[in-house]
Amino acid sequence: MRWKALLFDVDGTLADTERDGHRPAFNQAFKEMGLNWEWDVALYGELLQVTGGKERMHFYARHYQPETLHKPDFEALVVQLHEAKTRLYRQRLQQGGIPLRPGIERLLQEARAQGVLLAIATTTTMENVTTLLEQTLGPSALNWFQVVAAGDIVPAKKPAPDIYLWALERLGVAAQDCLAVEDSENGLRAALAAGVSTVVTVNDYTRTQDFTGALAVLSDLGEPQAPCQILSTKEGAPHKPGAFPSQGVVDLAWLERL
Ligand code: XBP
Ligand code: MG
Repeated sequence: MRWKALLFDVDGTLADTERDGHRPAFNQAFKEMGLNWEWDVALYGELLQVTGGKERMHFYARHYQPETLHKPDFEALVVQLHEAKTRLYRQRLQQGGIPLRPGIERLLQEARAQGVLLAIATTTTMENVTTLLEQTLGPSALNWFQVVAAGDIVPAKKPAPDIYLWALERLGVAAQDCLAVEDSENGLRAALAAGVSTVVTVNDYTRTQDFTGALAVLSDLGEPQAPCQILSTKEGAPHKPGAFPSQGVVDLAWLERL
């Protein structure tokens, strides 16, 4: 097998968590803390250019609520807001409303059966990853992954390569033997800057972004009853845009030939 390890992003890639998961949890946290901040679906799309919840709130305050920056306790407020948001987001996950995207569980299972290592490389908070995996794949799902790289373990978040470099070092696998699965331009830039080839599965927030350098851009990973589509491929790749992969699903055999 050409790929010794698959590295998965979480938000937008394993599950569509942003619009109906993180976003309403932020809004609930703002309300709890007595702020009149409200992130609607369109504004949140703009704010997603900044990865990391605390970093995103800083960006929003700077651009939309500059007067709050002068509060002497602004830093502490962001930390408190983020703690509340994490609690509220995990409650949402525990209510079970956010499923994995098509093909994710199938590909994870195939990789495990074939001895391909699995890792997570995400900017979101570790507890969020744990809760999503346990909720969707069962209580032992964290053990499926050799490495889980998440949140503040590196100071510079995506598009910086740091989270991927951290994961690669712990995996002990060379970057050229790894394949990343991402959903966003920031994620793609992070993986490529770490030397990791990447396939992108788009979602409503990311489909118009620039995915130059990706091996392939796909609608999703596909299921036999719901085939995926190849939106574009890197020049010279054997798989052509517009086509469906065999049986409409991205599996290890298809990834092998990329
Ligand atoms: C995900 C993110 C995260 C979440 C919020 O980016 O940007 O910041 O939106 O998570 P990626 P936290 O999919 O590229 O990893 O609030 O826990 O930071
Ligand atoms: Mg993502």
